[in-house]
Amino acid sequence: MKNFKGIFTALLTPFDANDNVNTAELKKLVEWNLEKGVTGFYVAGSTGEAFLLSEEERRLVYATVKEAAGDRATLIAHVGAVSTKQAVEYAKYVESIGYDAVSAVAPFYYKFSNAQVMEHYTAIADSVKIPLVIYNIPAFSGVDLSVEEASKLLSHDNILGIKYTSNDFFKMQQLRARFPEKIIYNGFDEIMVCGLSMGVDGAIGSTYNFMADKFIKIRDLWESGNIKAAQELQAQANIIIAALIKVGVMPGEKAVLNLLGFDFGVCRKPFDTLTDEQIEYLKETILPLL
Ligand code: MN9
Repeated sequence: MKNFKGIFTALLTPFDANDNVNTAELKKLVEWNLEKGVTGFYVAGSTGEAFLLSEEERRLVYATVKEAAGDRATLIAHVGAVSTKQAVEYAKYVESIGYDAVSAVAPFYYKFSNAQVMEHYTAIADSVKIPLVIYNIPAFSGVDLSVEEASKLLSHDNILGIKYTSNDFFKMQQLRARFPEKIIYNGFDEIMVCGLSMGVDGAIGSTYNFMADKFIKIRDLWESGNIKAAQELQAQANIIIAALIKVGVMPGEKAVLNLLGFDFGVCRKPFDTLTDEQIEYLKETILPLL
């Protein structure tokens, strides 16, 4: 089994001038992140604009990343969909092309009960041999599983762990204590050291697209007991993240990659296209810190 502990870049999806997925740029980013030493990639998640892609485009993104990374990284495909059937189809597809795990946000919009959400997750986990990572992001999905409910899912043999994108560290700690063998990923990059202090195994994040090196270092510093230095590096990363939040995280991240020589285009509508002033602001605030 591949290594599931470490820093995973939640890849952005580049679009070309005609608003098509730019596979060449995606491959370039995968390569650059591998050089920086990431453990793996989280593919077509929130950051990858999963819900703004057609089914065909999502499959193209999965295939492109696998083609680029080969066996050099642990690949987790986000297969989340409102429909269980659709999520299972994506899961079967990525299993067939050699992914190491699948992950999914809770089904949203219809305000499904937590029991229905759990059934959805169980169906995905049962449909493939590669393991499932639950993607817990209550702020976006509107679904907040209790410790009991999450524990029930984590007891499933084919559920590997949870990507935990929430500020509720008490809940995180309770899951950590109950499931020492399962994988817990920190979700919000800006509070990674908080996650480390509660015992996460790694982190999946969007800002790693262009600053994975900082977070690899934060984790290494933490694990070698250098807490003060880890906190300082987190503080530096947070100046960057605060600037991204000011303009919109994903449009901002694409703009940063473009400033660094990539051609990632802009996010799909209804996301904002940044103004020249906003891009200049990111250039002045972020580039000197990279
Ligand atoms: O993958 C990301 N979450 C979302 C995790 O995009 C919702 C994070 O990396 C955030 O983008 C980041 C900025 O808030 O922490």
